Amino acid sequence: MTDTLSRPLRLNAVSYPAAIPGVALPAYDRDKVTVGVVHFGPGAFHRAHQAFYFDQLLATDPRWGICAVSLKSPGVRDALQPQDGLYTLAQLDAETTFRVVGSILEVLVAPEDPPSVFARLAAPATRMVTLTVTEKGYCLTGDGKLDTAHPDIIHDLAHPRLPISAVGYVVEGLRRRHQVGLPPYAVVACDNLADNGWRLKAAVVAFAEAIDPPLAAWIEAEGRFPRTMVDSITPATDDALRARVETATGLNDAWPIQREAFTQWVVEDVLGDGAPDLASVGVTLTDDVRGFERAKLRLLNGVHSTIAYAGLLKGHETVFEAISDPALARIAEDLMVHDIIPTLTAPRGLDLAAYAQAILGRFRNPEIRHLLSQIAWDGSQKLPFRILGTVADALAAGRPVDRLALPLAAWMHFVRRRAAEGEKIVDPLADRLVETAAACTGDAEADVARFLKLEPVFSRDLAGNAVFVAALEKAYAALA
Ligand code: CS2
Repeated sequence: MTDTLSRPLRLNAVSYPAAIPGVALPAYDRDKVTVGVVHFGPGAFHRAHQAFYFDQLLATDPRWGICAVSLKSPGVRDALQPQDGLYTLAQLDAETTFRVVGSILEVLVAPEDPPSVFARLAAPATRMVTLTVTEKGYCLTGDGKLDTAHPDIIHDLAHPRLPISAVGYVVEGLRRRHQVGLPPYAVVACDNLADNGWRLKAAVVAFAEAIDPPLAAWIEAEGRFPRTMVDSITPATDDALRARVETATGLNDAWPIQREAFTQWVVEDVLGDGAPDLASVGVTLTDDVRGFERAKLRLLNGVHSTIAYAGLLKGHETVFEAISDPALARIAEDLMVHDIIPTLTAPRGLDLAAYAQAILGRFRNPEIRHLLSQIAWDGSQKLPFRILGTVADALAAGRPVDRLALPLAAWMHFVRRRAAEGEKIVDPLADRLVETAAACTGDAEADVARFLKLEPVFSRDLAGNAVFVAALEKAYAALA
Protein backbone atom coordinates (compact mmCIF):
# COMPACT_ATOMS: atom_id res chain seq x y z
CA MET A 1 0.00 0.00 0.00
CA THR A 2 1.46 3.38 -0.92
CA ASP A 3 0.56 7.01 -0.43
CA THR A 4 0.46 9.61 -3.17
CA LEU A 5 4.24 9.94 -3.20
CA SER A 6 4.54 6.16 -3.61
CA ARG A 7 6.25 5.72 -0.30
CA PRO A 8 5.02 2.69 1.61
CA LEU A 9 2.69 3.45 4.49
CA ARG A 10 3.88 2.94 8.03
CA LEU A 11 2.73 -0.31 9.58
CA ASN A 12 -0.05 0.35 12.09
CA ALA A 13 -3.52 -0.78 13.15
CA VAL A 14 -5.13 0.88 10.13
CA SER A 15 -2.64 -0.09 7.46
CA TYR A 16 -1.75 -3.67 8.34
CA PRO A 17 -4.67 -5.39 6.56
CA ALA A 18 -3.22 -3.98 3.34
CA ALA A 19 0.01 -5.94 3.70
CA ILE A 20 1.00 -7.84 0.57
CA PRO A 21 -0.90 -11.18 0.45
CA GLY A 22 1.11 -14.03 1.92
CA VAL A 23 2.16 -12.02 4.97
CA ALA A 24 0.58 -13.64 8.06
CA LEU A 25 -1.62 -11.20 9.99
CA PRO A 26 -3.06 -11.33 13.51
CA ALA A 27 -5.77 -14.00 13.42
CA TYR A 28 -7.93 -12.18 15.96
CA ASP A 29 -9.70 -8.91 16.61
CA ARG A 30 -7.09 -6.80 18.40
CA ASP A 31 -9.80 -4.55 19.82
CA LYS A 32 -11.07 -7.46 21.89
CA VAL A 33 -7.66 -8.37 23.31
CA THR A 34 -6.92 -7.48 26.94
CA VAL A 35 -3.63 -7.34 28.81
CA GLY A 36 -2.85 -10.52 30.76
CA VAL A 37 0.94 -10.44 30.59
CA VAL A 38 3.43 -7.79 31.67
CA HIS A 39 6.80 -8.27 30.05
CA PHE A 40 10.05 -6.65 31.21
CA GLY A 41 12.69 -6.14 28.52
CA PRO A 42 10.98 -6.03 25.10
CA GLY A 43 14.23 -6.47 23.15
CA ALA A 44 14.50 -8.43 19.94
CA PHE A 45 14.42 -11.81 21.63
CA HIS A 46 11.10 -11.17 23.37
CA ARG A 47 9.52 -9.96 20.16
CA ALA A 48 10.92 -12.94 18.27
CA HIS A 49 9.89 -15.49 20.84
CA GLN A 50 7.37 -15.06 23.67
CA ALA A 51 5.38 -12.37 21.85
CA PHE A 52 5.11 -14.76 18.90
CA TYR A 53 3.72 -17.54 21.11
CA PHE A 54 1.17 -15.16 22.63
CA ASP A 55 0.29 -13.92 19.17
CA GLN A 56 -0.72 -17.47 18.28
CA LEU A 57 -2.55 -17.95 21.56
CA LEU A 58 -4.66 -14.83 21.03
CA ALA A 59 -6.37 -16.57 18.13
CA THR A 60 -8.22 -18.69 20.69
CA ASP A 61 -8.02 -16.71 23.92
CA PRO A 62 -8.02 -12.89 23.92
CA ARG A 63 -6.95 -12.55 27.55
CA TRP A 64 -3.20 -12.72 26.92
CA GLY A 65 -2.20 -9.45 25.32
CA ILE A 66 1.14 -8.04 26.44
CA CYS A 67 2.05 -4.81 28.18
CA ALA A 68 5.77 -4.49 27.40
CA VAL A 69 7.89 -2.53 29.84
CA SER A 70 11.31 -1.10 29.02
CA LEU A 71 13.32 -0.56 32.16
CA LYS A 72 15.69 1.93 30.59
CA SER A 73 15.52 3.26 27.08
CA PRO A 74 12.49 4.58 25.20
CA GLY A 75 13.70 3.16 21.85
CA VAL A 76 11.20 0.31 21.53
CA ARG A 77 8.29 2.49 22.64
CA ASP A 78 9.26 5.22 20.19
CA ALA A 79 9.33 2.71 17.34
CA LEU A 80 6.24 0.71 18.24
CA GLN A 81 3.84 3.34 19.57
CA PRO A 82 3.25 4.90 16.11
CA GLN A 83 2.69 1.33 14.91
CA ASP A 84 0.09 0.57 17.60
CA GLY A 85 2.45 -2.09 18.96
CA LEU A 86 2.57 -3.98 15.65
CA TYR A 87 5.81 -5.16 14.12
CA THR A 88 6.94 -7.61 11.48
CA LEU A 89 8.66 -10.88 12.29
CA ALA A 90 10.82 -12.37 9.51
CA GLN A 91 11.30 -16.11 9.97
CA LEU A 92 14.52 -16.78 8.07
CA ASP A 93 14.83 -19.99 6.16
CA ALA A 94 15.33 -21.29 2.64
CA GLU A 95 11.88 -19.77 2.22
CA THR A 96 11.58 -16.81 4.55
CA THR A 97 8.10 -15.97 5.84
CA PHE A 98 6.81 -12.71 7.24
CA ARG A 99 4.28 -12.21 9.98
CA VAL A 100 2.76 -9.13 11.55
CA VAL A 101 2.70 -9.76 15.30
CA GLY A 102 -0.12 -8.12 17.24
CA SER A 103 0.30 -9.39 20.79
CA ILE A 104 2.03 -6.29 22.19
CA LEU A 105 -0.74 -3.87 23.06
CA GLU A 106 1.30 -1.17 24.74
CA VAL A 107 4.91 -0.32 25.52
CA LEU A 108 5.68 1.54 28.74
CA VAL A 109 9.03 3.12 29.62
CA ALA A 110 9.29 2.46 33.34
CA PRO A 111 11.41 5.45 34.41
CA GLU A 112 9.01 7.83 32.62
CA ASP A 113 5.85 6.42 34.11
CA PRO A 114 6.18 4.06 37.09
CA PRO A 115 2.48 4.41 38.11
CA SER A 116 1.28 2.91 34.83
CA VAL A 117 3.61 -0.04 35.30
CA PHE A 118 2.36 -0.57 38.85
CA ALA A 119 -1.24 -0.34 37.66
CA ARG A 120 -0.63 -3.11 35.13
CA LEU A 121 1.21 -5.27 37.66
CA ALA A 122 -1.55 -4.87 40.20
CA ALA A 123 -4.45 -5.40 37.78
CA PRO A 124 -6.51 -8.53 38.47
CA ALA A 125 -6.31 -9.46 34.77
CA THR A 126 -2.50 -9.64 34.88
CA ARG A 127 -1.70 -13.26 35.55
CA MET A 128 1.80 -13.53 34.25
CA VAL A 129 4.99 -11.49 34.26
CA THR A 130 7.69 -12.54 31.80
CA LEU A 131 11.24 -11.25 31.65
CA THR A 132 14.05 -11.03 29.10
CA VAL A 133 16.45 -8.69 30.84
CA THR A 134 19.66 -10.62 29.95
CA GLU A 135 21.93 -12.28 32.47
CA LYS A 136 23.03 -9.01 34.02
CA GLY A 137 19.46 -7.82 34.56
CA TYR A 138 18.96 -10.29 37.41
CA CYS A 139 21.52 -8.46 39.59
CA LEU A 140 23.01 -11.66 41.01
CA THR A 141 26.38 -12.29 42.60
CA GLY A 142 28.82 -14.79 41.11
CA ASP A 143 27.32 -17.50 43.29
CA GLY A 144 23.80 -16.69 42.16
CA LYS A 145 22.40 -14.70 45.10
CA LEU A 146 20.77 -11.26 44.98
CA ASP A 147 23.67 -8.80 44.71
CA THR A 148 22.93 -6.32 47.50
CA ALA A 149 26.03 -4.35 46.48
CA HIS A 150 24.63 -3.77 42.95
CA PRO A 151 23.86 -0.05 42.53
CA ASP A 152 20.32 -0.74 41.26
CA ILE A 153 19.56 -3.04 44.18
CA ILE A 154 21.04 -0.57 46.68
CA HIS A 155 18.74 2.04 45.15
CA ASP A 156 15.68 -0.21 45.20
CA LEU A 157 16.15 -1.40 48.77
CA ALA A 158 16.30 2.26 49.80
CA HIS A 159 13.27 3.20 47.62
CA PRO A 160 11.25 -0.01 47.19
CA ARG A 161 8.12 1.91 46.08
CA LEU A 162 10.01 3.52 43.24
CA PRO A 163 12.31 0.81 41.93
CA ILE A 164 14.55 0.78 38.89
CA SER A 165 15.51 -2.90 38.65
CA ALA A 166 13.45 -5.79 37.33
CA VAL A 167 13.59 -7.49 40.73
CA GLY A 168 12.41 -4.27 42.39
CA TYR A 169 9.44 -3.99 40.01
CA VAL A 170 8.45 -7.63 40.40
CA VAL A 171 8.47 -7.23 44.19
CA GLU A 172 6.57 -3.92 44.21
CA GLY A 173 3.91 -5.42 41.94
CA LEU A 174 3.56 -8.43 44.21
CA ARG A 175 3.39 -6.19 47.28
CA ARG A 176 0.49 -4.28 45.79
CA ARG A 177 -1.36 -7.49 44.98
CA HIS A 178 -0.72 -8.91 48.41
CA GLN A 179 -2.01 -5.74 49.98
CA VAL A 180 -5.38 -5.98 48.22
CA GLY A 181 -5.73 -9.75 48.47
CA LEU A 182 -5.07 -10.62 44.83
CA PRO A 183 -3.20 -13.80 43.94
CA PRO A 184 0.41 -13.33 42.81
CA TYR A 185 1.21 -13.41 39.12
CA ALA A 186 3.42 -16.19 37.81
CA VAL A 187 6.91 -14.88 37.11
CA VAL A 188 8.50 -16.43 34.05
CA ALA A 189 12.21 -15.78 33.55
CA CYS A 190 13.13 -16.22 29.87
CA ASP A 191 16.86 -15.60 29.93
CA ASN A 192 19.76 -18.00 29.39
CA LEU A 193 20.61 -18.66 33.02
CA ALA A 194 20.78 -22.14 34.51
CA ASP A 195 17.79 -22.58 36.85
CA ASN A 196 16.58 -19.13 35.80
CA GLY A 197 13.22 -19.26 37.62
CA TRP A 198 14.72 -20.52 40.85
CA ARG A 199 17.41 -17.88 40.83
CA LEU A 200 14.85 -15.18 40.21
CA LYS A 201 12.61 -16.48 42.97
CA ALA A 202 15.51 -16.53 45.42
CA ALA A 203 16.42 -12.96 44.46
CA VAL A 204 12.80 -11.75 44.72
CA VAL A 205 12.28 -13.42 48.08
CA ALA A 206 15.60 -12.06 49.42
CA PHE A 207 14.61 -8.56 48.28
CA ALA A 208 11.15 -8.86 49.85
CA GLU A 209 12.65 -10.24 53.05
CA ALA A 210 14.75 -7.11 53.40
CA ILE A 211 11.77 -4.74 53.14
CA ASP A 212 8.71 -6.73 54.25
CA PRO A 213 9.16 -10.22 55.79
CA PRO A 214 5.44 -11.21 55.65
CA LEU A 215 5.45 -10.36 51.94
CA ALA A 216 8.51 -12.56 51.50
CA ALA A 217 6.75 -15.44 53.26
CA TRP A 218 3.70 -15.02 51.00
CA ILE A 219 5.85 -15.02 47.85
CA GLU A 220 7.78 -18.02 49.10
CA ALA A 221 4.54 -19.93 49.70
CA GLU A 222 2.33 -18.78 46.83
CA GLY A 223 4.70 -17.52 44.14
CA ARG A 224 5.20 -19.47 40.95
CA PHE A 225 8.55 -19.04 39.26
CA PRO A 226 8.85 -21.77 36.63
CA ARG A 227 12.26 -22.49 35.19
CA THR A 228 12.33 -22.23 31.41
CA MET A 229 14.42 -22.96 28.37
CA VAL A 230 14.08 -20.50 25.52
CA ASP A 231 15.61 -20.95 22.10
CA SER A 232 15.58 -19.16 18.76
CA ILE A 233 18.56 -17.55 17.09
CA THR A 234 17.72 -13.85 16.75
CA PRO A 235 20.25 -11.69 14.93
CA ALA A 236 20.01 -7.97 15.64
CA THR A 237 17.88 -5.86 13.29
CA ASP A 238 19.75 -4.01 10.56
CA ASP A 239 18.86 -1.79 7.61
CA ALA A 240 18.98 -4.75 5.26
CA LEU A 241 16.13 -6.33 7.23
CA ARG A 242 14.12 -3.09 7.22
CA ALA A 243 14.43 -2.91 3.45
CA ARG A 244 13.59 -6.57 3.00
CA VAL A 245 10.52 -6.31 5.20
CA GLU A 246 9.32 -3.25 3.33
CA THR A 247 9.58 -5.09 0.03
CA ALA A 248 7.91 -8.22 1.34
CA THR A 249 5.04 -6.58 3.21
CA GLY A 250 4.57 -3.34 1.31
CA LEU A 251 4.62 -1.49 4.63
CA ASN A 252 7.28 0.49 6.43
CA ASP A 253 8.25 -0.92 9.83
CA ALA A 254 10.68 1.06 12.03
CA TRP A 255 11.76 -2.00 13.95
CA PRO A 256 11.09 -5.39 12.41
CA ILE A 257 12.59 -8.49 14.00
CA GLN A 258 14.30 -11.47 12.42
CA ARG A 259 14.98 -14.93 13.71
CA GLU A 260 15.57 -18.42 12.43
CA ALA A 261 12.42 -20.42 11.71
CA PHE A 262 13.21 -22.81 14.54
CA THR A 263 11.86 -21.81 17.92
CA GLN A 264 11.45 -23.65 21.21
CA TRP A 265 10.06 -22.79 24.62
CA VAL A 266 10.15 -25.29 27.47
CA VAL A 267 8.42 -24.25 30.69
CA GLU A 268 8.38 -26.01 34.01
CA ASP A 269 4.88 -27.30 34.51
CA VAL A 270 4.04 -25.39 37.68
CA LEU A 271 1.88 -22.58 36.30
CA GLY A 272 -1.28 -24.04 37.81
CA ASP A 273 -4.90 -23.14 37.23
CA GLY A 274 -5.76 -20.05 35.28
CA ALA A 275 -2.54 -20.13 33.27
CA PRO A 276 -2.64 -19.56 29.53
CA ASP A 277 -2.83 -22.74 27.47
CA LEU A 278 0.75 -22.47 26.27
CA ALA A 279 0.85 -26.11 25.23
CA SER A 280 -1.77 -25.34 22.57
CA VAL A 281 0.75 -23.09 20.78
CA GLY A 282 3.68 -25.48 20.90
CA VAL A 283 5.24 -24.74 24.30
CA THR A 284 6.57 -27.84 26.06
CA LEU A 285 5.37 -28.04 29.66
CA THR A 286 7.51 -30.49 31.60
CA ASP A 287 8.78 -31.44 35.03
CA ASP A 288 12.26 -31.94 33.53
CA VAL A 289 13.11 -28.46 32.40
CA ARG A 290 16.63 -28.70 33.79
CA GLY A 291 17.56 -31.42 31.28
CA PHE A 292 16.48 -29.23 28.36
CA GLU A 293 17.91 -26.06 29.78
CA ARG A 294 21.39 -27.46 30.53
CA ALA A 295 21.58 -29.15 27.13
CA LYS A 296 20.66 -25.92 25.37
CA LEU A 297 22.85 -23.62 27.47
CA ARG A 298 25.92 -25.80 27.26
CA LEU A 299 25.62 -27.10 23.69
CA LEU A 300 24.12 -24.15 21.87
CA ASN A 301 25.16 -21.13 23.90
CA GLY A 302 28.47 -22.65 25.05
CA VAL A 303 29.51 -23.41 21.50
CA HIS A 304 28.12 -20.07 20.28
CA SER A 305 30.41 -18.25 22.70
CA THR A 306 33.33 -20.48 21.73
CA ILE A 307 33.04 -19.75 18.03
CA ALA A 308 32.33 -16.08 18.78
CA TYR A 309 35.60 -15.46 20.63
CA ALA A 310 37.72 -17.88 18.62
CA GLY A 311 36.10 -16.72 15.37
CA LEU A 312 36.64 -13.01 16.07
CA LEU A 313 40.31 -13.70 16.85
CA LYS A 314 40.57 -15.35 13.44
CA GLY A 315 38.94 -12.41 11.70
CA HIS A 316 35.50 -13.92 11.05
CA GLU A 317 32.42 -11.77 11.32
CA THR A 318 29.42 -14.11 11.48
CA VAL A 319 28.48 -17.47 12.95
CA PHE A 320 28.06 -18.85 9.45
CA GLU A 321 31.60 -17.79 8.47
CA ALA A 322 33.09 -19.16 11.68
CA ILE A 323 31.38 -22.53 11.45
CA SER A 324 32.42 -22.77 7.79
CA ASP A 325 36.06 -22.59 8.97
CA PRO A 326 37.03 -26.27 9.22
CA ALA A 327 39.29 -25.78 12.25
CA LEU A 328 36.53 -24.04 14.20
CA ALA A 329 33.90 -26.54 13.08
CA ARG A 330 36.12 -29.32 14.38
CA ILE A 331 36.55 -27.61 17.75
CA ALA A 332 32.80 -27.01 18.00
CA GLU A 333 31.96 -30.61 17.27
CA ASP A 334 34.68 -32.06 19.50
CA LEU A 335 33.59 -29.85 22.36
CA MET A 336 30.01 -31.03 22.01
CA VAL A 337 30.77 -34.71 21.66
CA HIS A 338 33.72 -35.17 24.00
CA ASP A 339 33.36 -32.43 26.58
CA ILE A 340 29.78 -31.22 26.90
CA ILE A 341 27.50 -34.20 26.23
CA PRO A 342 29.22 -36.33 28.90
CA THR A 343 28.13 -33.73 31.49
CA LEU A 344 24.46 -33.81 30.45
CA THR A 345 21.52 -35.98 31.39
CA ALA A 346 19.18 -36.23 28.41
CA PRO A 347 15.59 -35.29 29.13
CA ARG A 348 13.06 -37.94 28.13
CA GLY A 349 12.84 -38.25 24.40
CA LEU A 350 15.88 -36.11 23.55
CA ASP A 351 18.79 -37.74 21.74
CA LEU A 352 21.72 -35.51 22.70
CA ALA A 353 23.95 -36.51 19.76
CA ALA A 354 21.19 -35.67 17.29
CA TYR A 355 20.40 -32.47 19.18
CA ALA A 356 24.04 -31.37 18.92
CA GLN A 357 24.07 -32.06 15.18
CA ALA A 358 20.85 -30.12 14.75
CA ILE A 359 22.41 -27.13 16.52
CA LEU A 360 25.44 -27.25 14.22
CA GLY A 361 23.02 -27.39 11.30
CA ARG A 362 21.33 -24.23 12.59
CA PHE A 363 24.70 -22.47 12.83
CA ARG A 364 25.33 -23.45 9.22
CA ASN A 365 22.13 -21.82 7.97
CA PRO A 366 23.32 -19.49 5.18
CA GLU A 367 20.15 -17.39 5.46
CA ILE A 368 21.23 -16.12 8.87
CA ARG A 369 23.76 -13.37 9.29
CA HIS A 370 24.38 -13.52 13.02
CA LEU A 371 27.24 -11.29 14.11
CA LEU A 372 29.85 -12.89 16.37
CA SER A 373 30.28 -9.51 18.06
CA GLN A 374 26.64 -9.68 19.23
CA ILE A 375 27.31 -13.01 20.94
CA ALA A 376 30.59 -11.75 22.39
CA TRP A 377 28.79 -9.11 24.53
CA ASP A 378 28.58 -9.64 28.26
CA GLY A 379 31.09 -12.50 28.36
CA SER A 380 31.58 -12.13 32.11
CA GLN A 381 27.88 -12.86 32.58
CA LYS A 382 27.51 -15.58 29.98
CA LEU A 383 30.60 -17.74 30.42
CA PRO A 384 29.76 -19.02 33.91
CA PHE A 385 26.50 -20.56 32.63
CA ARG A 386 27.75 -21.58 29.21
CA ILE A 387 31.22 -22.98 29.88
CA LEU A 388 32.22 -22.94 33.53
CA GLY A 389 29.47 -25.29 34.68
CA THR A 390 30.70 -27.81 32.14
CA VAL A 391 34.29 -27.26 33.33
CA ALA A 392 33.31 -27.87 36.96
CA ASP A 393 31.49 -31.08 36.04
CA ALA A 394 34.38 -32.33 33.91
CA LEU A 395 36.89 -31.63 36.69
CA ALA A 396 34.71 -33.42 39.22
CA ALA A 397 34.56 -36.43 36.91
CA GLY A 398 38.35 -36.41 36.45
CA ARG A 399 38.14 -35.62 32.73
CA PRO A 400 40.59 -33.27 30.98
CA VAL A 401 39.47 -29.67 30.44
CA ASP A 402 41.98 -28.67 27.77
CA ARG A 403 39.44 -28.05 25.03
CA LEU A 404 37.03 -26.33 27.42
CA ALA A 405 39.83 -23.93 28.32
CA LEU A 406 39.90 -22.72 24.74
CA PRO A 407 36.80 -20.48 24.73
CA LEU A 408 37.91 -18.97 28.03
CA ALA A 409 41.41 -18.24 26.78
CA ALA A 410 39.92 -16.88 23.56
CA TRP A 411 37.70 -14.56 25.62
CA MET A 412 40.77 -13.30 27.52
CA HIS A 413 42.55 -12.54 24.25
CA PHE A 414 39.41 -10.95 22.85
CA VAL A 415 39.20 -8.65 25.88
CA ARG A 416 42.90 -7.80 25.62
CA ARG A 417 42.64 -7.03 21.95
CA ARG A 418 39.54 -4.83 22.30
CA ALA A 419 41.13 -2.97 25.21
CA ALA A 420 44.43 -2.50 23.35
CA GLU A 421 42.55 -1.13 20.33
CA GLY A 422 40.58 1.20 22.57
CA GLU A 423 37.33 -0.46 21.43
CA LYS A 424 34.32 -0.47 23.69
CA ILE A 425 33.76 -3.67 25.65
CA VAL A 426 30.06 -4.28 26.15
CA ASP A 427 29.99 -5.95 29.55
CA PRO A 428 28.86 -4.88 33.00
CA LEU A 429 32.41 -5.64 34.17
CA ALA A 430 33.93 -3.55 31.36
CA ASP A 431 35.95 -1.29 33.67
CA ARG A 432 37.54 -4.20 35.50
CA LEU A 433 38.13 -6.02 32.22
CA VAL A 434 39.94 -3.02 30.74
CA GLU A 435 42.02 -2.72 33.90
CA THR A 436 42.87 -6.42 33.82
CA ALA A 437 43.76 -6.27 30.14
CA ALA A 438 45.98 -3.23 30.68
CA ALA A 439 48.02 -5.13 33.26
CA CYS A 440 48.56 -8.10 30.97
CA THR A 441 52.01 -8.56 29.43
CA GLY A 442 51.53 -11.64 27.27
CA ASP A 443 53.00 -13.99 29.85
CA ALA A 444 50.44 -16.78 30.06
CA GLU A 445 50.86 -17.62 33.71
CA ALA A 446 50.66 -14.02 34.93
CA ASP A 447 47.87 -12.97 32.55
CA VAL A 448 45.65 -15.94 33.32
CA ALA A 449 46.16 -15.32 37.04
CA ARG A 450 44.93 -11.75 36.53
CA PHE A 451 41.75 -12.87 34.79
CA LEU A 452 41.11 -15.57 37.38
CA LYS A 453 40.90 -12.84 40.01
CA LEU A 454 37.60 -11.72 38.42
CA GLU A 455 35.49 -13.28 41.13
CA PRO A 456 32.07 -12.70 39.58
CA VAL A 457 33.27 -14.93 36.73
CA PHE A 458 35.54 -17.54 38.27
CA SER A 459 34.64 -19.09 41.61
CA ARG A 460 37.45 -19.53 44.12
CA ASP A 461 37.26 -23.28 43.66
CA LEU A 462 37.86 -23.02 39.95
CA ALA A 463 40.51 -20.33 40.19
CA GLY A 464 42.41 -22.53 42.65
CA ASN A 465 42.14 -25.74 40.64
CA ALA A 466 45.61 -26.63 39.36
CA VAL A 467 44.34 -28.77 36.46
CA PHE A 468 42.07 -25.98 35.25
CA VAL A 469 44.70 -23.28 35.63
CA ALA A 470 47.29 -25.33 33.74
CA ALA A 471 44.81 -25.96 30.90
CA LEU A 472 44.00 -22.25 30.70
CA GLU A 473 47.66 -21.25 30.60
CA LYS A 474 48.32 -23.73 27.83
CA ALA A 475 45.34 -22.56 25.76
CA TYR A 476 46.20 -18.92 26.37
CA ALA A 477 49.78 -19.40 25.22
CA ALA A 478 48.66 -21.37 22.19
CA LEU A 479 46.31 -18.58 21.07
CA ALA A 480 48.81 -15.77 21.62
C1 CS2 B 1 23.55 -16.12 21.74
C2 CS2 B 1 22.08 -16.32 22.11
O1 CS2 B 1 23.82 -13.79 21.80
C3 CS2 B 1 24.10 -14.85 22.34
O2 CS2 B 1 24.82 -14.88 23.33
O3 CS2 B 1 24.28 -17.22 22.16
O4 CS2 B 1 21.36 -15.17 22.03
C4 CS2 B 1 21.44 -17.43 21.24
O5 CS2 B 1 21.35 -17.02 19.90
C5 CS2 B 1 20.07 -17.79 21.74
O6 CS2 B 1 20.16 -18.17 23.08
C6 CS2 B 1 19.48 -18.89 20.90
O7 CS2 B 1 18.33 -19.33 21.51
